[in-house]
Amino acid sequence: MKTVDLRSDTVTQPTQEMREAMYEAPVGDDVYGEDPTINRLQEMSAGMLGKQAALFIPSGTMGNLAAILAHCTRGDEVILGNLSHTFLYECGGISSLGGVHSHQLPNRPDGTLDIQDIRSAIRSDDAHFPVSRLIVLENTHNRCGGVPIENEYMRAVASLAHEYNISMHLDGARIFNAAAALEVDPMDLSEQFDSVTFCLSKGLCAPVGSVLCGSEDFIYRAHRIRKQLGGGMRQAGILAAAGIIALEKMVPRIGEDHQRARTLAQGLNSIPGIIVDTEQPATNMVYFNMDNQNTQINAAQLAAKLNQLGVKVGLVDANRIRLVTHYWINDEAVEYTVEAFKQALQ
Ligand code: TLP
Repeated sequence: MKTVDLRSDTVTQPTQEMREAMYEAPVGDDVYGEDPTINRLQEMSAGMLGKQAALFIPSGTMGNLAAILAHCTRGDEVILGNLSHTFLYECGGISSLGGVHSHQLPNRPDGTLDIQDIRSAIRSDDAHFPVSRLIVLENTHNRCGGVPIENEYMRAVASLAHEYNISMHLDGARIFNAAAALEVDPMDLSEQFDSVTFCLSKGLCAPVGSVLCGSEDFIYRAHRIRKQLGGGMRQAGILAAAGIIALEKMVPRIGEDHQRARTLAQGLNSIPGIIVDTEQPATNMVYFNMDNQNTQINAAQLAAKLNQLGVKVGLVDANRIRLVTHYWINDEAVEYTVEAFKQALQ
């Protein structure tokens, strides 16, 4: 039976070209800074995001954690969205491992935080309060539908942050999706941030890895924290080689995934039993809720039925499902998925 895996873009397998590059990659001990392939990936990444330096990190979660720990000391406070990946899905690492307090603000449907809410969240200098040290934003915003956020908004937040001498970190796991959707240079979207994490192992298809970018000083601090977290790697150029292909070959094609997400959303929209968030998703994510008026089954039951038909989907909660398009989802897989939904919901 055919399998169409739409649970996430994290399920992407490396391409043949990546596998060959991995086989050929010159490597060295990266803890000594001697892996030429990692050094090249780091230079490319810093260049693409307009930062002085970059650090190859095993995962997006570790990238955000290392960044937050490099910005904050124990007892400091981070302002972030209540639907942000860092708050929801990173095991509370910033507080359990870093002693960093989180101040969650409601994410609006477009992935942003209200500027007035941010202003009110910033602590005054009072011995009762933690110190507001950092604002963390996410682009694209995963739980808000994979929406891209424009630089104009980031500029408004940055101007507030500068007023209070607060730093800015971007969880840019899918920053290249955001840039493609907004038709801007990724550098524009990273400009307002002191640090940015992006992922190589999502829509860019590399098997492992994220990159943290920032100033030389910042990356110097993050480098030690990565080691402290157990993320110092040795001959990991074998992984970075796939990352280089990801940046060279996958970034330019990522808009194709967005086109297929739109085709998928349009195909699903006419099927009774589900309510698609939008027929025009901006990037590679299609979210929908169950239409309880028109179907007896819940999201978990639908996911199980689809699974039997070879279509894997991501369960968000009892009523909500996410589908993510990526390199390995072609037009035929999109058509197959729409037919499987019709069958599962009839
Ligand atoms: N997101 C995964 C799951 O953890 C939910 C997914 O399937 O979307 N930032 C953002 C915005 C992310 O979406 C993710 C992964 C991460 C960070 C963490 O990356 P990894 O999985 O490499 O630790």
